[in-house]
Amino acid sequence: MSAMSPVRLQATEAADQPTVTPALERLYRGFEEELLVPLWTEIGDLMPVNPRSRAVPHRWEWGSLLRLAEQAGEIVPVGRGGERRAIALANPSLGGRPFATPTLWAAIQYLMPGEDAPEHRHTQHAFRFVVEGSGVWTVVGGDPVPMNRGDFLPQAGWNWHAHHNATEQPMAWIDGLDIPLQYLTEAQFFEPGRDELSHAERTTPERSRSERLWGHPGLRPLGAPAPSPGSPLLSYKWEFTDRALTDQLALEEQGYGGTVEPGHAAVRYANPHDGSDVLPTIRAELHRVVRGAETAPVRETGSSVYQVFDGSGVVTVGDHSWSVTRGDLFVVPSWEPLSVRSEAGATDSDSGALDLFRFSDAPVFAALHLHRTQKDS
Ligand code: 1HN
Repeated sequence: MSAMSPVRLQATEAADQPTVTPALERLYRGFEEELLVPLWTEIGDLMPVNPRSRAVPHRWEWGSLLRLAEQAGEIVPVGRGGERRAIALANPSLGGRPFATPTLWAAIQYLMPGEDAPEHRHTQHAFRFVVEGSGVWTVVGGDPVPMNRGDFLPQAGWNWHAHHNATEQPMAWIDGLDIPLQYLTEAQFFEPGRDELSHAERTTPERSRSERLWGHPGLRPLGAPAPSPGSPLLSYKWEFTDRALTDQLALEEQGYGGTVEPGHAAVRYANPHDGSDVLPTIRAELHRVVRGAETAPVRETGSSVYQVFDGSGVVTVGDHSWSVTRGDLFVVPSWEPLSVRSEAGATDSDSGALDLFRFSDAPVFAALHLHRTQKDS
């Protein structure tokens, strides 16, 4: 019966719609009963001229996130079932789901001194990025990987992983995953792991085995099998990222170019095996904008989440503009123009540049031949 049908068709007097007559109304009730929807009422929504995102631009302040994560640390235990003390960003227009964008999950995770986050694996591709603190290590496939400020740790789907805080201090970091995308695929799997890590896995090495094998610039180990999917390098240390950005800007200063645009250096985290993105569904980059510089507005298909790693400035995404400072996160929905200005903030004591960590779903869009960028200026 049409009263029960989820299909609702409204005959309207718009110029591109058929004339509203009793016969048209009867036709539409017939469509509803048979669960049919004609293209002519839907085409504008189904096939927009330009991308339209269901997500909206939004910013979260790190201070508020951290305060609430600290409270969760006091109140909420971490263990089997919940698995992680992770608190996700919910885009205001995505129905209250823990989705930062239609494809990306972003969360603050918090681990108290001595705590373990239990071992498990899942098909979702993930990474960690550390904006402050140190002393947690993550064990990925039996390889303990230390986590320190500025480090980026990709972890491709179906790898066993657990985290441990070996210090006397709580530690927070951000997790990015492709959970909303995989939710849409209806192809996810999850498996709990061992209840205890081995003694060897509970040591804190300076460098993981993966870094010793894969972490040498431009050098591929010949004896190592080509791992798949995702990067075999489990940590991209801040020291190298920082030096790459510093060198780019110095080269530009000396007239050799190398930056994205004047005053804007950027690097992409790449798989050392073949130079591809670090994860099948997630691209990650670090951008540095020198103080006083402003980036040209750019649109891109697919969505991104940014975290301010250092410095302060003003970010403009479509009609939204926010002041941002260390740790703040913001989302850039598909095809919304983004520009960034680096400015001294009230509480800054840094050297002056605005450092932005960014992750996006670009590899998915590239694989589907849907990836486009456009400079608006
Ligand atoms: C997960 O395994 C982690 O390993 C973080 O740190 C966030 C969100 C949903 C499902 C699994 C982690 C997660 C997650």
